[in-house]
Amino acid sequence: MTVNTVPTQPFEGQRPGTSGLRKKVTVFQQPHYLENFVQALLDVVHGEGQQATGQTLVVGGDGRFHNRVAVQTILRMAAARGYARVLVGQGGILSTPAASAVIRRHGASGGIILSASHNPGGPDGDFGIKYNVSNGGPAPEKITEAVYARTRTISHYVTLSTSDIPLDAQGTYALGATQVQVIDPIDDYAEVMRGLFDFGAIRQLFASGFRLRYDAMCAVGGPYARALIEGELGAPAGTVVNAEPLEDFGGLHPDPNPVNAEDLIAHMMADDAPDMGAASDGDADRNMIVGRRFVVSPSDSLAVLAAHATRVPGYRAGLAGVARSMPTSTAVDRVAARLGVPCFETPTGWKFFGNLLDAGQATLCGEESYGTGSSHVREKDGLWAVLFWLNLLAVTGQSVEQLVRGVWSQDGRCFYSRHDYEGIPTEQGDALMADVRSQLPQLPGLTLAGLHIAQADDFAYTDPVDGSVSQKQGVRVVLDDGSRVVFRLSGTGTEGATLRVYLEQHEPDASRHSLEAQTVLAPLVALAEAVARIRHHTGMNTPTVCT
Ligand code: VG1
Ligand code: CO
Repeated sequence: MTVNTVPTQPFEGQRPGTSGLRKKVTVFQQPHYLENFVQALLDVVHGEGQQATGQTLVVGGDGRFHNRVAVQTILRMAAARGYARVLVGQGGILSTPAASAVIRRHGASGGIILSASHNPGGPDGDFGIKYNVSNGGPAPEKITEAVYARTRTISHYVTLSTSDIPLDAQGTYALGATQVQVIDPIDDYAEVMRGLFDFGAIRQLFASGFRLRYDAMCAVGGPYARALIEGELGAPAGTVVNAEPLEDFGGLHPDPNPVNAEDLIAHMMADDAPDMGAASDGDADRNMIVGRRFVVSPSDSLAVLAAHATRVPGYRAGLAGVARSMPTSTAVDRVAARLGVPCFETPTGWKFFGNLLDAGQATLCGEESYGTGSSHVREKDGLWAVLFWLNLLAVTGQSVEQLVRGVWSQDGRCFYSRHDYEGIPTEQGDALMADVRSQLPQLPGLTLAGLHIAQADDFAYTDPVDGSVSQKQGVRVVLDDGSRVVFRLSGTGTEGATLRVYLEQHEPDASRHSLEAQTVLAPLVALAEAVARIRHHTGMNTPTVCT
């Protein structure tokens, strides 16, 4: 077994976005592409020329195409770097929240997660790599930016020439001086869940005939949901559908929203619909919750969990605070105000919640993009959200719809929608945002599309714990009554630019709570067009996806 120093040259564009480096599989398949990024990462984390002596690394991914190849590459490089121990999920599998749990429970110094999350997979799909730090959460921007800088100057990487580690059987293997442990990908995660929820109450709920349909979208959530929901909680076999993780997600787009999970929505709208529907994404950190003929918006889901948290064992002591990403609706803010706990507004991306969670300032966090989580790990967590809902349904005896309407009746309803314009040529996307930004000084006080603009800004965030500043996190146009339109470009796509337009309007009047969100938000859509001239910049008349 020899240590090899391999000469290489920098690749363009190895800059992590909202959540890691995501590129087409074919990009990752280029010789040295993954190795360059991993070397840059290890150089930043340990210092150039420094070994990872005594440290533990966690490695796993969502099982998409190229996962196994990438895992072997990383194991060899980790061994060459001198890690004492590498924990890898059996089959190279770890959901994102499970990886976070493993890092935390085993005192690892970090972990490498292989996933492009909600992006499609397969040989023509996307692949991704992300580094999580010792708290189990995504590396902060100062690390990801340093890694990017290092990828631009890299001249060699270090690896071992060895045969592959057998990933399909649990056990301990030696790779150079490094001990590689192939672990059960579910155990640690399941143990965390058992400590948070009233499994007895959920078991009784299922025993009483309650019906759930959990669509794992042929992604990594399947085995976890099966083990816990069908295995431990006694839901009938077949409760979890699309439960086998496939390398191409069966050709589905593993993004749990009403558009991509249309089969689940059809089941939930049928006459014999189950009591609750749920779905999770490629790496199982996102969740969608659906009631019988009632789709729950992610922002409302966060508000419901916050409102009822003390009914669940893990949160009995109450919430230190809540946090949401800026474009997420203000529904949770209203709950927090009622509970008398602070509410933090962060930029998009889970990495911004890490410091608040570590400092004990926030307990629950969420994003409008079907992400919800808490201080139990440092990632959003799809199955956790489903278990939280099940626990609430079990102890309140209410339906999904009743729980949401209960919050609306107390705090009003935040009508909410996100309109995505995908596949815009990058220059057009940049030109649109530059145009919107250039109008910022003039917008306040202006009436456009019949609506009076009170404020407009480009969201900047100063982390309350470490003082780090993140600029240009999305343009907000706010009306007198707090209604708002937010514009930002996606940081997870791999083709051109995706414009996200977020629309929110608060409605206190309960007699209007059953209106269609798109109808209520139509005037804000017109305002968005007036401000951003989306048609002019992109030639697109309608969004690609509305959620
Ligand atoms: C999107 C979502 C964001 C989420 C991110 C990663 O980012 O908007 O809320 O944190 O995906 O989620 P963007 O930059 O494309 O808007 V996942 O489940 O894809 O890791
Ligand atoms: Co995800």
